[in-house]
Amino acid sequence: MTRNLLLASLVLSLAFPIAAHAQKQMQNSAPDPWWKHAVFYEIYPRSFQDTNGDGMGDLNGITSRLDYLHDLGVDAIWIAPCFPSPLVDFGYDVSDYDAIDPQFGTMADMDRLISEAAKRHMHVLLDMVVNHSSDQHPWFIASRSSKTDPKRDWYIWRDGKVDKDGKMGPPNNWHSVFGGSAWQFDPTTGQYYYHRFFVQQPDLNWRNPVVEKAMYDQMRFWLDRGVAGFRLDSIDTLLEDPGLGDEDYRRDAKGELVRDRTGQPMTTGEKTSNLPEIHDIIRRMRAMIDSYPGDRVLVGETYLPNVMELDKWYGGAAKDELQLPMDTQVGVRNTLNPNLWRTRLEDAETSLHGSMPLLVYDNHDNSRLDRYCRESNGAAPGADCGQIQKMLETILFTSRAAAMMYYGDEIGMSTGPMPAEPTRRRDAERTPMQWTQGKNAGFSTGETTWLPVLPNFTTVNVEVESKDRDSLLEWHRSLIALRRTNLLLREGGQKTFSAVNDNIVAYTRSVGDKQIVVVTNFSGTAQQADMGALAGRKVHVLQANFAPDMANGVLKNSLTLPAYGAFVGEID
Ligand SMILES: [Ca+2]
Ligand SMILES: [Ca+2]
Repeated sequence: MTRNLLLASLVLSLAFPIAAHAQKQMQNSAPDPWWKHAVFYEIYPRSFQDTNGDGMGDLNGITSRLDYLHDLGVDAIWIAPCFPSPLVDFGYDVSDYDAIDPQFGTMADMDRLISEAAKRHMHVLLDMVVNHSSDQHPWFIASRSSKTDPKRDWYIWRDGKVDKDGKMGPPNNWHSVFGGSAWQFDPTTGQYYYHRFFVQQPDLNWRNPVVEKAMYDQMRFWLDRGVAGFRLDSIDTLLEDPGLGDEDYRRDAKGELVRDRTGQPMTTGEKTSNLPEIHDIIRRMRAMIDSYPGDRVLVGETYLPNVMELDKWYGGAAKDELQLPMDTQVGVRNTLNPNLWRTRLEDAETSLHGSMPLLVYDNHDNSRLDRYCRESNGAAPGADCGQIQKMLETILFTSRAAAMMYYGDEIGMSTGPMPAEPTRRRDAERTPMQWTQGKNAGFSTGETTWLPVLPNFTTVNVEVESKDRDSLLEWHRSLIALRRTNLLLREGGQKTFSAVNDNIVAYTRSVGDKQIVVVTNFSGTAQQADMGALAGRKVHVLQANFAPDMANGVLKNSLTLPAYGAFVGEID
């Protein structure tokens, strides 16, 4: 056994320990894989914790905060890309898949992070950017060098199309997500290459089996080092229609063309995203992952239009594709509309062949949770944003679902100012983590930080909120602890509970005749929730952001919830 293999097996045994109670359970039936009930925590590494004073977060910073994350109840961290990158798309343009970018640290730092996480029974997921590489990756440099280079077919090269006036243009009308044509002319060989995202992010050709194998080799490199799995970036865009036909143009509700910031009409993506053949690749990727011990997991960045499409990413009834494609219907593409929350939660429960939903509200590409406090997203004028967040997080952590949170959600970090530069707009949700009331909010000892710390750090920070029992941070800690320790929240089936009030979203979690009832008020005024058959039952209040009106611990016919009230009770 080489030193590396020895190290890898040591890390693995640390990363996937089997607790005594789990062993006992295994004698009867196989225990659930760890990810099924996990709380995932996304870390944007530039913004989490700086340890060398350069104003940018680093891997050692993450390691130094593992105790905090463990105490919060986090099971796994997903680290946004920390691989070498020219940073055209802040790390989502990878120029070397099996190395660490020096700004984040070294490979030894990553190994230490993985093993320190394992000591705390926590898992590390990396972000695999599989659809495209950087144009600085040696693969692309070789590919663009000549039409006969062995790596030419690793990317998508096509001749241009000459129009009736004899003018050369792109092969078709496909549009880049970041604006303009998705085709870039390359003078070296006189052909165009396809890039769904920035010009500097050429799409890999996943119809070439050699590319698929090369990417799996990169993933194996990290699996061998002990990572628990991957969050797969832009996974629904792996394949394009080989016929290269034009796409339809997107139109708004009035039938007008939807244009990008350069004025060019945008296309629908029907030939460049979510093609059915992708699922053959995903099944092979799952088989590769499953060849490793310790329940490695594939999490997907899956922005899909409905639950039927989402179900396909699990592999439907066969469940042989991604274990956890993200559900972006419930919490990302939604407003404070109780009817949509009710039906989408129900969809996730009833239309996924029993697979585990992965609920997620925000991430490094979407505004933070304070967006739900805007009137334009359905909040009442002057609504208490803290109460709204407590109410929504109650649903995240008490639903039958794996939960994905974004760094800073637990303290209520807000969305920052929107930068004028269109390609930097997502900086608004990437501001430095607010740890303390001190310099740079405890994020960095440097003179400047890569993005300014938000001014509200003096009150919104871990230090202050840890001392306040009513804080959002303590709300998270107790909810996540409940979720870990309460059998009904862990194992119970979920069923919508009719409270005979459209403003109320309520459900039960039950095993046999034992049940928990969760009741939330999506409105800015007090609401009555009809307790139906639960009226007269004794209830043990597990968590509530108000003082529930009950008679000696017995539920009345109706429960009054204040604006954005949230109630979790176990029926005795
Ligand atoms: Ca640093
Ligand atoms: Ca692609």
